[in-house]
This record gives sequence, structure tokens and C-alpha cells, in this order.
Amino acid sequence: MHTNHAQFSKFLSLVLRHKPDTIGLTLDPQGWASIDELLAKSNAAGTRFSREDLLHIVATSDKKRFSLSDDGQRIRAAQGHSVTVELGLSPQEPPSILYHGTATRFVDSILSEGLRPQSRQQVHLSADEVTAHRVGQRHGKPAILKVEALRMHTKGFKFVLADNGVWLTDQVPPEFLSSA
Ligand code: HQG
Repeated sequence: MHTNHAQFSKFLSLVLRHKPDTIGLTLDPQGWASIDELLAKSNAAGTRFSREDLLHIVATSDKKRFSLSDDGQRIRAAQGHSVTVELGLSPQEPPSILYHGTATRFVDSILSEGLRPQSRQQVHLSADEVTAHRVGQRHGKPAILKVEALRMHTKGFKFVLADNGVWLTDQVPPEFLSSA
């Protein structure tokens, strides 16, 4: 393999979440790509890796970012998409409280407008504050917001749990948000 672990993971996130067309890849409506096609098109586009490299990254990804289909022929990102996908997950009752990690500079805006998915398909929420803190750090000085998830659920907002433990919902209105 010609790229390191982190670069390879970034490449997979790019093609499986955001820009499959950069290598001419097609995702099905549920976000799955054929592993054979992914290998052939990545290698043709100059990102060289083997099936073993791919399975290794799926198994060792710190956030379990990628899922394999039951037959082992297809791969998809567990969450984080900006392209339109229908993950096909059944809505679930969330825990009473979920957390959202962000940067301090976004907090005022989020508390007044609510949480929006921005460039992604859905808002990403964590079950624990440690994970939320890590997510927030990606954007700057981290801040953690508390989401009254169960109360949202009782009011009809839908939540799904991605394969890697991240909770997804379409939006969070301000009335359910507070600083943690
Ligand atoms: C913010 C990573 C101002 C929001 C993570 C966030 C996650 C607002 C940013 C996954 C806002 C969007 C997703 C509002 C939301 N005003 N700012 N009204 N509403 N925002 O990266 O949740 O490592 O799209 O707080 O671990 O940070 O890539 O979302 O700061 O699971 O696998 O707009 O991506 O996973 O940023 O991260 P993002 P996120 P990976």
C-alpha cells in the first residue's frame, strides 16, 4: 500500500461519504459500494491497495467508520455522509440524554438556531461526553452540548443508531439543547 493508515481512511471517507465520483464509483441508494469496483477504480485512479489492506482498515478503524455487507462483497461508511443515502436503519428510542461536540465559536448560533446537519445528511450525536469532546476538538476549542433526546423522541423526532454507535437525527431545535 502506498498510503499510510490515516490517509487511506481519509480517502475511503471521501469516496464512500462525499465524492464517489472522484474515482467514478457509484454507491447504491443505501450507500454501498462493490468492493471489487472500489478496488479497481481506486487502483486505476492511483490510490493503490489490496483487498487485505481494505479489510484491515475496516477492522482497525478507531471509530469503526466502515461496514461490510453480510456477504462480504460490499462496503459502506457507517455514517457521516454528505451524499444522499438511505441507510435503512430502523428508528430507535434514544437514551434520555445524548451529547454533541462542537467548537465554542458555534455555541451561540447553535443555541439560538438549533443543531443543523450542515453539509452532512444528519446531525451526529454521541452517547458519551468523552466522544463528544473528541468530535468537538476537530473544529477548535471544544464545547459539549446536551440534547434531550428522549424528550425529542416522545415528540416524534426520529433517531437511528449507526453501526458504529453514533446517533443520527435530522435536526435538534433549540428547546432541547443546553450547555453540558
Ligand atoms: C456545527 C466525524 C453553527 C456542528 C465525527 C459541527 C462525527 C452549527 C459543524 C461526524 C449549527 C458541522 C460528524 C448551527 C451545527 N450554527 N454551527 N446552527 N448546527 N453546527 O463535521 O458532528 O471522524 O459536519 O456543531 O466524529 O462535527 O469523520 O459534523 O461543529 O461522527 O469519522 O457544524 O464526523 O466522524 O461539522 O461530525 P461536521 P460533526 P469522522
